[in-house]
Amino acid sequence: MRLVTRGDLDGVTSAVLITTMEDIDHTELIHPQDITDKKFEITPDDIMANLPYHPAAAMWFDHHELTASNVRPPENFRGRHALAPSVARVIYDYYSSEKLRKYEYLVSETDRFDAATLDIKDVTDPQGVVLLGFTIDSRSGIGSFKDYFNNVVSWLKTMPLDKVLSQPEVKERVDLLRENNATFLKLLKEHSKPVGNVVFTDFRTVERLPVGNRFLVYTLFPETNVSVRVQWGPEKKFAAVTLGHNIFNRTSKANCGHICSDYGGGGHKGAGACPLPPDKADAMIEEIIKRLKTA
Ligand SMILES: [Mn+2]
Repeated sequence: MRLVTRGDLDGVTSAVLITTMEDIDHTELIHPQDITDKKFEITPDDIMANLPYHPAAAMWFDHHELTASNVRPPENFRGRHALAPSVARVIYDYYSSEKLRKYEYLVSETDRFDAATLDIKDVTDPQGVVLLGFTIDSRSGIGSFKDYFNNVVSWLKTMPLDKVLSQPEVKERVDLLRENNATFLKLLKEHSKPVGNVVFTDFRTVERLPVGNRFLVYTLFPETNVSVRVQWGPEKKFAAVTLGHNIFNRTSKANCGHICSDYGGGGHKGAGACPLPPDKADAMIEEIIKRLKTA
């Protein structure tokens, strides 16, 4: 069978668990939007994890809220849907097998990572599973991401964690991560300012923006409870705006996903994104900030 999941730590841990319990011969990594937009074909040979429901799949596991834009599962689907910190947790509980017991720590760290219940140190100086989690990012390109994903899955099944972290491919990504985060932190300091409870970062004047840790901004502005960031989309066709709650100061009542959906985007309560027309971006950002201040 084929496993279809997302290319993140929750996807990795899900793959570790499912390949232990089911006969999986390969894994496909896709984006949830590919299911919503019906761009990816799902067949009865597929087990899906961490993606919206698809009626053709043999089994389905997810931990996200069901949304209006996706197909709803019938009562008797195979698999499980539950609101949990990670889909890995949903899968672990579903099988509740002795064979998976050795992954208890991996699953609980995946919970922390996926739900962003992290400490400041997990962001400024990540270690262990959290560090590994930050390396599993398709945007930070060294070699084939799919190969890396599959390698991490098989390493986690055959080696202790410290040995996984000492693999040259992992170390190479960790080095790049640290380098990018250092540059990103410097740029964040230069381009961010607090506006009441909101921290606003404008990266539109930055030519080459490294992929940096999205939680770093909250270590710089701990007194704010929500962030707005803008940077150019491809070919400057739109201004890409992202909103997020401060994970270290969870006092904002704003629903980032709802606000973003009013501007053609979407997301969850804690994080959202929307593409804005370049000529209207400034005015729209001002409106968005106003809403975040009064929420
Ligand atoms: Mn997840």
